[in-house]
Amino acid sequence: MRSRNGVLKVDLTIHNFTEADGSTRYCYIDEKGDESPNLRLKPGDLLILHLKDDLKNIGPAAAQSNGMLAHMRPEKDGSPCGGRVMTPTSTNLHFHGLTVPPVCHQDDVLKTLIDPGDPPFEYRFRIPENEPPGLYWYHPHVHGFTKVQVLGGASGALIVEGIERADKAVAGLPERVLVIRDRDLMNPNAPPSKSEPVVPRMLFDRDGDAANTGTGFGKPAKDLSINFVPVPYPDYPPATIQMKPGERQLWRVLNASAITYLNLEVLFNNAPQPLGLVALDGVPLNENGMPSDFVDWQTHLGVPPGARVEFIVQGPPLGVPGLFVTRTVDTGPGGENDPNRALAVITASASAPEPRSTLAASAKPLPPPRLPWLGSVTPVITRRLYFSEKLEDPNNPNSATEFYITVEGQTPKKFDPESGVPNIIAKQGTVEDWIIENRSNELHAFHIHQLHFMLLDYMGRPVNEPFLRDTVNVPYYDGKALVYPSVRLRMDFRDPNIVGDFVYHCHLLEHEDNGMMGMIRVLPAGPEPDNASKRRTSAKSPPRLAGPLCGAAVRSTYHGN
Ligand SMILES: [Cu+2]
Repeated sequence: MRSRNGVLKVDLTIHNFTEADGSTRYCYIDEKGDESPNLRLKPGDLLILHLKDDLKNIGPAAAQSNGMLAHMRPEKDGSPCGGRVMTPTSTNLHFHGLTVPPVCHQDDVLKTLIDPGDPPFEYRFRIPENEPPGLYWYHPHVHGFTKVQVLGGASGALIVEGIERADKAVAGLPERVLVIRDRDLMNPNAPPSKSEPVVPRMLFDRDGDAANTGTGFGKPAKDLSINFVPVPYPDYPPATIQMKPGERQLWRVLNASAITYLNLEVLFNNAPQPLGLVALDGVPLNENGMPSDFVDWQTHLGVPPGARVEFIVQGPPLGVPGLFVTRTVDTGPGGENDPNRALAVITASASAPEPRSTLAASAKPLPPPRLPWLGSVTPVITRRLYFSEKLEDPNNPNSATEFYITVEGQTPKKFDPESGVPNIIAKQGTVEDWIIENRSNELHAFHIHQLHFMLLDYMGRPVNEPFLRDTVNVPYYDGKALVYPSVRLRMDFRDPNIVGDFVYHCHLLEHEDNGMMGMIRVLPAGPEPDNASKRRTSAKSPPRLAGPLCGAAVRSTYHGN
């Protein structure tokens, strides 16, 4: 759905239903009956989205609701903007990656609750004029019920148009939006395919999902689908993508999974092909002033849940079979099994239909960013946070796991939606460094709403990644090293839109739902001049990329080439 005359009006209804196999699915349906439309807007455009809640109290959400009901924030006006009780049929929307205000009717998930019987709830905001062009997305974000709704399929892509204005290398290319979702296994009791090596152990983690086998094979924790075509265990029958022989396209891939990490490759005759990365998490790589046709060629791309990669792909030659796959990801001894599996076959034929959308061949370059490059701004403070996990009853290995993200010095505590007390207070106009440790034995994916950050250090060592992300892997602790694994992030609080209360959390949604979330309050810029953040430094000489781009994602999720 494309904006017209600067406005995109969308009516969505969220439905759920039980399938024949007993699984519960969630979906957004628009006024024409289409499912989870791609929303396309230009910077400056107005989005008016009406969301109707048609959820029924069925399936795992109904089962888990006992004892989980909590009030949202203390305001008790009883409207969708505050004071309601969360129920399994409550919903709302988060616009992942957009720098829009964290307030009701825009991008608030702390107070906003929409319930069945409400009139359609209006989301209404402008895409900021300076929002980088790229792939963003929308999904529900009711604490405690996020996983069940997203795993059920409730998610969709939002594209801020104009990537060809940021990076000339993609001008004129046909483009394809690929949304990869996960879901409960369709054949949970099936033995692995006979073509796979025998995996010696088949265990379950404390969440009940197939645990990491460390082999790249075995039963996955979840099945995947690509644009709603399921690719289920054990045989992974792939979807089909048709391309003209040798044609170059821009693939815009969203990992909308609730808990599954991806490690994407395109294979021709089993040989990995170059993927020309141009944008990460909605932001073109050359946002920092690198050349206007910058492309970083990789052979595989790690994509945590919630993250996006946009890359140039070349179609296979006639008669050569292509395969789009995700390779195994090492999620740690406490993590889920994310094995090798196919997603789609790529067939080359001269008569292949063109994708529905093509980028403009000649485009006016974007104006340069208004603010100095994030990497050249001095942080006003360095904070330390850590991921950790604990058994509810330490004496009972079968008791539920509690998940925490804690500011160093505070007491580990599950996120409390009723509290309203921020864990961190920051000031608009500033830049901060956050060091995030992982003290658990599984991989986590750190995400913060409203803003992007830059990865500075990985495992205590500087990395040369002069680009932005909104989701990053924090590698797991092996129980032996003298220090916990960590990342150092430069957090950008300069945009005035982000003043208010919002959240940061692990983007493995069962971790988030079970407590791994914290709240930050960004106060308006104070009257006193803040020299550290106003200092204008130049990012004229673009840093050279040393080593593989996405190094962190790759290093932390990928074992064996
Ligand atoms: Cu996590």
